[in-house]
Amino acid sequence: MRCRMCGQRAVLRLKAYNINLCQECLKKFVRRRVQKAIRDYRLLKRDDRVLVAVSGGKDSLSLWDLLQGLGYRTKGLYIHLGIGEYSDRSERAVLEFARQRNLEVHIERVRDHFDGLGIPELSRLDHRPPCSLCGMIKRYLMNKVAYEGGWTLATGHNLDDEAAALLGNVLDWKEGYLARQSPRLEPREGFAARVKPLVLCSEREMAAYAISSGIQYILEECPFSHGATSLLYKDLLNQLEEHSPGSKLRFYQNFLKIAHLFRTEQVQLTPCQNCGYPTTGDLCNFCRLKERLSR
Ligand code: Q46
Ligand code: ZN
Repeated sequence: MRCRMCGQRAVLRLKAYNINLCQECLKKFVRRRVQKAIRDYRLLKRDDRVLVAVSGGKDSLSLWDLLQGLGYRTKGLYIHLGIGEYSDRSERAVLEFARQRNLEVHIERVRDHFDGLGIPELSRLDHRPPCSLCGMIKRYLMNKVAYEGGWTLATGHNLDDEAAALLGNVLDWKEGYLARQSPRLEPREGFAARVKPLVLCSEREMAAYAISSGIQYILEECPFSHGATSLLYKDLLNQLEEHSPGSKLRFYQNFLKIAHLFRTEQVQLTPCQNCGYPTTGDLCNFCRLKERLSR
C-alpha cells in the first residue's frame, strides 16, 4: 500500500476518499480539511483570537495544535469537572501539552462555582443525569470565559460527533436543535462566537493525526460516557459508512446546504436576573441550579 501523495509506505486507508496516506501526508491532509472547513463555512478570520476548549482528548488537543500551526492566536480553556481521577489525569495532559509548546491555558473548576462539589455530587443532589448537568455547566462556563475575554470559542467536535448529533436531531425532528447545528454560531449579546473547525475530519482521521503528531492525549473516556445514545448513533453511522464509504460526510454536508430552512425566528431571550447572561426565564439554568442547591 503506497501513499497517494508521495509514494512512501502508507499507514492509513481512507475509503471515503479512496486514498492511502503515509503519516506525513495524513497530517497535511487533515490540515487541509481544517482549512477547507474554515474557508467554506467562514469559521475564522485571520486576526480572530481563538479560545480552544480542551478536554485532554485527541480531538481538542489536535485542534489546538492545528490552529496554532495555521498561525491563529490561541489560548486553551480547560474545565475541571471534578470527576475523580479522570478529571485530574485529563488536566495533567492539557497542562503538559501547553507546557511543551509554551502555550497559555485558562482553567475553570466546577468545584469553585458549586461549593466544592463536582459533577457526580451535583448529579446526586439534583437528581439529574450527570451528562445533562455537565453539558449545561460546560456550555455556560465556556461561553462566559470566551465572551468576557472577547474570544471566538473553538470546540473539537469532529465529523462523527456532528453526524451522530444530526441523526439524533433528525430522528426526533428537533427543529430548534437543527436550526442551531452549525459549524459557526455568530456572536450576539451575551454569546461569544462558536466554531467547530474539525467538522470535515472523521474520528479515525483525528486519531491518526494525533498519533502521527506525537500528541499525548488521554485515551481514557469519561466514566459517565458509557451507554450514551450518541455512541449508538455513531455505531450505526459507522455500519452505514462501511457499506457505503463517504455516507457520513454526505449526510452532514448535504444537511448544511439546507440547514437555513430550519432557521426561523430566534427565541426571545432576556438577561438572567442573577448573572445577566441570556435566558428564556428569570434565571438561567446555571443560576437556577445554584439556587436549588442553596435551599
Ligand atoms: S457530558 Fe457526560 Fe461528557 Fe460530562 S459527564 Fe462525562 S460523558 S464529560 S462529553
Ligand atoms: Zn444566570
